[in-house]
Amino acid sequence: MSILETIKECVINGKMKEIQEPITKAKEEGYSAKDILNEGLIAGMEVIGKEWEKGEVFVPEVLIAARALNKGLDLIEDDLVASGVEYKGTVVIGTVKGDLHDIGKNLVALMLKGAGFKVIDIGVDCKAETFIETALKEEADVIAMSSLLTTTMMYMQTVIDELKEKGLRDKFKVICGGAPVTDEFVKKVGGDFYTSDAVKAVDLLKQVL
Ligand code: B1M
Repeated sequence: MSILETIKECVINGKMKEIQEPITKAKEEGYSAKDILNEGLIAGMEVIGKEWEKGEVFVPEVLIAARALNKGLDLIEDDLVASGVEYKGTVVIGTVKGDLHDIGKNLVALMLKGAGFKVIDIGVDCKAETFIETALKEEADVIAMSSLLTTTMMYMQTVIDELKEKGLRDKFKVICGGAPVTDEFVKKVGGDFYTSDAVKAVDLLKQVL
């Protein structure tokens, strides 16, 4: 097995501690941070994403794989920045005001990160100002909102209305998701896209950006 395949396997099997060794070795063997990212870390996460879609793995396995991926990313981040690897796009993601559910949002954030997007996670209970100010500061391409409660999903409209009021609606793509959210709802409140899960969010943003 090549060293990049070992890294990929570490992600698939969620080996957070073990991933350090093959990454160090890959660097010594002359692989670039980009190779390690694309052929090791992202390749591993793609396998997990497909298995998840087929119902072969569940949320805990995905989170454990994502943890290993994040550890790997930390180890190559400096080299990535130095080598000027371009992100596929910048996404500001958060759970809307009044809502503290973050498991689904974290999954979307991790999958996007794993697919090569720059992700700024602003957490839970996020106000419209926080979404908008962060998106402006980070020169984001996308504002991504999650809601798990029927009582908080309407806040997505508040954020979109605020964007319109500030004349910023066309500056960002707005993607919404979460258990009670539907395609119809997102269209009604003026968002751009709805996706039902994290893998579809990645596929969609890959196409859009
Ligand atoms: Co709460 N909760 N909860 N809860 N909770 C639900 C959502 C609920 C359906 C349970 C129920 O009654 N059957 C219900 C909502 C009812 C409704 O509104 N119709 C509910 C309620 C009522 C509440 C409280 C009000 C309970 C109370 O205090 N009386 C309270 C609210 C607190 C608040 O937010 N202000 C509350 C609290 C909590 C906990 C804190 C205990 C905990 C959250 C812990 C945490 O997130 N850190 C919790 C949990 C765990 C749940 C359930 C059991 C699981 C949610 C979850 O994480 N699912 C949930 C019941 C259920 O769903 N079975 C429930 C796994 C996760 C991977 O799925 O988040 O749907 P999900 O994400 C999916 C997709 O939706 C999508 O991708 C993910 C998978 O790929 N997705 C996106 C999500 N965001 C996306 C964004 C995108 C794209 C896709 O683009 C931006």
